Amino acid sequence: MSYAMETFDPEIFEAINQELERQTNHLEMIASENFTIPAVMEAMGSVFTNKYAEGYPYKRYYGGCEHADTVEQLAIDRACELFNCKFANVQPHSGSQANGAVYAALLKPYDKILGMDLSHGGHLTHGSKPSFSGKNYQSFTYGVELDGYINYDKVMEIAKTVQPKIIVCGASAYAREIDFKKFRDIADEVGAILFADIAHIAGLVCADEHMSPFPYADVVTTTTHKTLAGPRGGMIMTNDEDIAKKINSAIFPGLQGGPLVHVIAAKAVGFKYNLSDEWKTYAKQVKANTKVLADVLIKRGFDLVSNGTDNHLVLVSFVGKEFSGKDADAALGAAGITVNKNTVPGETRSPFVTSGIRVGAAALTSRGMKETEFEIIANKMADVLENIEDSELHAKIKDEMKELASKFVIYDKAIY
Ligand code: DSN
Repeated sequence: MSYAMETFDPEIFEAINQELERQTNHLEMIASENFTIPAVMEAMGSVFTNKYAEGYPYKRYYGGCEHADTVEQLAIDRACELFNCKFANVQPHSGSQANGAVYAALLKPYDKILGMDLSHGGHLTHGSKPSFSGKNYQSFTYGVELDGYINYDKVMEIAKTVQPKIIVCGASAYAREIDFKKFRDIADEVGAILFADIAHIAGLVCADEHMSPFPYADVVTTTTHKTLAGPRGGMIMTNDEDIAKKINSAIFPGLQGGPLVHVIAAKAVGFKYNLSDEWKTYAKQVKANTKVLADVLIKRGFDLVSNGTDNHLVLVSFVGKEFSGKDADAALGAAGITVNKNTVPGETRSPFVTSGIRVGAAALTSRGMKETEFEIIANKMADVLENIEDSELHAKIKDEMKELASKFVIYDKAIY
C-alpha cells in the first residue's frame, strides 16, 4: 500500500492543491495572514509530529525527548534574542491559548480585566463577553475616539474607575502605533499588571519598526503566524522569573497536554528567519507598502480610520455610504482581492455586516511586492469600491490581479 498522499487520499491532495492555486492567484490582503517560508513547512511536516514531550526542555515526563529538547531550547533562545527578553514559553497552540494561560497564571476567577473593545479593534480574548475571557473574569473595555486613536487620558480615567488586576494592550484592528510606555504609566497608577498582546505587530516589533512592549509590559503574548510569518501558533514572553514560572505551569499542566514539537521546530525556524537582516528589510517594506495603500485610498476619496497608518494595516470606513463592509468584502473578493469586513468606530451595523474593511500588506510583501504593485492594487481596490455592483468590472479586475500575482509566485508546490 502506498501512503503517498496523491494516491492514498486524492480528495485531500486535490483540496490542498486547490488551496495552493487560490493562494497563488488571489491577492491575499487579510491583515492577519501571511506566507511562511518552505523551511517552516518542512519542520511542520517532520517526524516530530509523532513525539510526546510533556514538560519543558530537560524536564520531561516521557523518554526519548533529547531531540525535542534541542528543538524547544533553540526556539526559546531565539525567541528571547528576537524580542530581547529573558523568558519565553513557545508551547501555546494558538494566540488565544497563550492569552488564556496569562489569565490563568495571574488572575483568580472574576478578577477584573480591562482590554480594548472588540468592536474598536480589540480581540475576543481581551475580555469580550462571548469568550472565556469575558465569562470567567469581570471584563471592562476602553475604545478609540471617533478619530480612530486611543485616548490614553481616557484609558487612565477608566482604569482608575475600574481598578483592574490586568490591563490588556494590543489590538487586531488598530492602524496606529501603540504606546506601551503610556500603558505602563496607567498600569502603575492603578497597580495593575500590564499585559501586551502583540500578535498583529510582532513582525514589526522584532525589526524595530514598532515600539517594543519590553521593558514596559509585565507579560507579552504573540501569535507566530501573522506579521512574523512563521507557523500557526502562539508564544508568551516575560522578564519576570516569577511570572515565567506561573505561565509555564498554566500552559502545562494547566491548559495543554503534549506540546506540538513539530510546530515548535517550525517556530524555531521562523525565528531564525525573523533574526536575519533580510527580515529587517521585509518589515520596512511592509510599512512602506501599507503607507502607499493608505495614501492612494485617501487620494481616491476614501475615509481611513485615523486617516492613515503606522503599521501593516489600514481600516477603510464606509460610514455614510450606501454599501457595507460585507458588500465591499464580497466585491473585492470577486475582483481577486481577499480582505475582511471590519467594524469601525461609531459602528451602526451588525458585526456580520459592518461599515468597514481591514486591509493588510504583510502577505503580499512576502511575495515580493513593493510600492509600485501596491499603488496598482490600491487603485484597483478603489475602482471596485466606486463600482460596487459592477460585476463585469470585478471579473475584469480579477483577471488583471491574477496576471499581477503570476509575477510573484511564492511556492512551486503545495507540500514541502
Ligand atoms: N483572527 C485574528 C485576526 O484576524 O486578527 C485574530 O485572532
